Amino acid sequence: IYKWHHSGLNRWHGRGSTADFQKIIQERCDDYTQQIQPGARSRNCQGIKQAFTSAFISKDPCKATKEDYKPLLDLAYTTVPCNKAVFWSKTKELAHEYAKRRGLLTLEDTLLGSLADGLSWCGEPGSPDLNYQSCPDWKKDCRTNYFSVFWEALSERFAENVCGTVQVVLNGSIENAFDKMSIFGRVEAPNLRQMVTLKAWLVHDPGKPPSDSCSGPSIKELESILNQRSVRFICRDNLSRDQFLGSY
Ligand code: N1C
Repeated sequence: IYKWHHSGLNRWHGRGSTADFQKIIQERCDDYTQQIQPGARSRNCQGIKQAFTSAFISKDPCKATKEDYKPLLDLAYTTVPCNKAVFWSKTKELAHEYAKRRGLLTLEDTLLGSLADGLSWCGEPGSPDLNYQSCPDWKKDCRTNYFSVFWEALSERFAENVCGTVQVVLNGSIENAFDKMSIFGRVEAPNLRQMVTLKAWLVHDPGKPPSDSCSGPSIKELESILNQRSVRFICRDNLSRDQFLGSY
C-alpha cells in the first residue's frame, strides 16, 4: 500500500494528463497556423510540440519553474494587436463570448493559449511518458506544478506585451470581483506596462443582484496595484450578462 501510494502513478490528487496530449497539441497547432493565421509565417508545429513536452517530461512534477517554459515561449509566443486584449477572472465563458462578438482576443485566442486550453499534463521523473493517471493538484499537492506554472508564465508574457486600452471581465456575483490570488490578480495586473489603460467590466449573473462594485474594496485594491504602475483604470459595474454582451 505504501509503495503504491507514494511512488505510483496514482499518487497525485489532480486529473491525469489528457489522453493523446501530444497528438492534440500537434493537431491544434496545425489547425491554428493554417486556419486562424493564414498567410502568417508558417510555424514549426513539430518543434513547438517538442518544446512543450520537453519542458516537463522526465521531471519532478512538483518542481516546475517559469524557466522550464522559456524555450517554448520564445519559440511560439504570439503577440496581440494594441487595443484587442481581453483578460478575465472567474468569467471564462462570458469573456470568450464577448471577445468573439467584438473581434477581441483572449489568451486562448493566441497560439500557445489555444494549444493548452482545457488540457492537463505532467510527467514522471525517470520516465519518457506523461502520467495519465494523476497530476499534482494546486491545493492538495503543490503550487509549482507544470500545469499551473505554464498558465502563470504564459499569462505574465501576455500581460507584459499588451498595449493600448485592454479589458478585463470580472465576476460581479462573487464577493471579491478582483481576487488578488487569481492569475489575473497575482500575475497579469501587476505586469501591465505603463501607458496601458485597463477597462474593467463587473458583470453579474442573470436574476441576481450584484455582490461587488467598482467602489468596493476589492476593486480599490486593483486600482492601487495599477496606480503604482501608472496604468490608467476605468471601471463599469452593475451590468447583466445581456447588457454587457449587448449595447455597451
Ligand atoms: O486565475 P484567473 O482565473 O484570474 O486566470 C485568468 C487570467 C486570464 O486573464 C487569462 O489571460 O489568466 C489567463 N489564464 C488563461 O488564459 C487560462 N486558461 C485556462 C489563466 N488561467 C487559465 N486557465 C486555467 O484556468 C488555469 O488552470 C487557471 O488556474 C484557471 C483560471 O481560473 P480563474 O480563477 O477563473
